[in-house]
Amino acid sequence: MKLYGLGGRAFRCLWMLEEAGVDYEHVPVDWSAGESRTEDFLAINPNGKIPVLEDGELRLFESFAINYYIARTYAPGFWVDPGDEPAAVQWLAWGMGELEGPHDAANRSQTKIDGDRFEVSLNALRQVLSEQPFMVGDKFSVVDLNTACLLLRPQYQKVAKNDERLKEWFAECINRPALARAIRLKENRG
Ligand SMILES: N[C@@H](CCC(=O)N[C@@H](CS)C(=O)NCC(=O)O)C(=O)O
Repeated sequence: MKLYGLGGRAFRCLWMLEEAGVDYEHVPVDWSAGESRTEDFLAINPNGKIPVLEDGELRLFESFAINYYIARTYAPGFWVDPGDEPAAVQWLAWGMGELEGPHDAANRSQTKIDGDRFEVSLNALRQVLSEQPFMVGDKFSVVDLNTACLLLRPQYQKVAKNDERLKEWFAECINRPALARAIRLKENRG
């Protein structure tokens, strides 16, 4: 497998690959230096964005789809039981649509992040975590990984700072050795 992309949303895929423990090549395309907009890279991803994953004939863009593929194909322990798949897809869409989307829109328009809005979105996470140890079922899965990755952003940390249960779940996610390995890889290649 080959993962294109340095930092940004490629980081969550780097973390997932490290969890999966599979062999892969990392191509550190630096989007902030315009490397995702070159002619060569546009031939790989017409969106001009990282990450991209290649596995044989398969080529995928969209970080959550990539992580879903890695988990389901190479690390089923990080995917969910068949009966829980609808819930997993719900949370993957929620992460992109309710957390990441508004954050990026605010960033692009240089407006202040709307704290209340994130509080409301995070209430869904608070509720599920009040009922069970992880977001889907009783074990850490790619759903927790993707969400924790979004919450690594400082703006979200502020919102979550007084919530003990959220902090406890977050700590379990970010104390994983695979995350520490991904951080080292990113730093070494940055
Ligand atoms: N929804 C996509 C978004 C990908 C994305 O926006 N990537 C950014 C880096 S975090 C990028 O490559 N931007 C380059 C550009 O817009 O020129 C995903 O999750 O993979």
